[in-house]
Amino acid sequence: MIDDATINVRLPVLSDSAIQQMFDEINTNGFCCVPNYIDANDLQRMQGFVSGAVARSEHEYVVFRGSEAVSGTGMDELATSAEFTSIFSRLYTLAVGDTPPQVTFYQILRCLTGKGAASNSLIFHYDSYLITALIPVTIPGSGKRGDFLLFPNTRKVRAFYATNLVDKLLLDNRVTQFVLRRLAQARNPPLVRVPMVPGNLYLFWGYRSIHTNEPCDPDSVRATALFHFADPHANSSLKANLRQS
Ligand SMILES: O=C(O)CCC(=O)C(=O)O
Ligand SMILES: [Fe+2]
Repeated sequence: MIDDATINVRLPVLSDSAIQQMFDEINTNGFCCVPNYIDANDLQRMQGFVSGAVARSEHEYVVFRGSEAVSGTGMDELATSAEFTSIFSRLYTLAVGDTPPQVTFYQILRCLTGKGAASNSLIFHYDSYLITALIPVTIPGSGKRGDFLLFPNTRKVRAFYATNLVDKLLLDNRVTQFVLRRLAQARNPPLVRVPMVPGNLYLFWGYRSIHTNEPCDPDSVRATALFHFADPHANSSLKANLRQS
């Protein structure tokens, strides 16, 4: 029986050699890109959801967390599709040399617009998950585009959660953020700038790379779907204890 709620997004199948090439690119350039990963019809439906959401939020910044929050848009289907999840399990095996855990995501859809466009941009960070996939859904056609900025592979996977916390403290403070913003504005900045193209799939080591996005203009919309996989500190007791307290 066909369930009305499922749209069945059309996704390309990526061969093992394509995945190997993507893995090499992430290691050398900091990211890889699969152009036109999302089919035009599916992308249009996702864009429709974004414009509705932005209208409902009265043109202010809005975020959707989890696949239930975007159910029926096709973005929820990505999270469970074999074509999509197998990209992550194969990249994981290449990166870690181990059997991957079952692929489940910390999934979010960020819609930058309004006053929140600036306040939620240029915040340089490491993700908590090893692999990050980014799919631009809606990108402004004029004005500030909200490029993605990346200092590729600036750290290794930390053996201890405590070391990871120290990395985050060194990054998440006014002095470091100020220096990185200045660096990003330099004439030849020592970072990778990625202009976002809707429907493309971008992958990078989110845990290992300092990254952020530039703002878009307040009267435009920049929406990105993010899929985070593999928490290197999932079994840390320090992390579990900190979460409880
Ligand atoms: O929206 C973007 O371009 C990046 C967002 C990001 O890095 C994150 O949500 O972890
Ligand atoms: Fe991130």
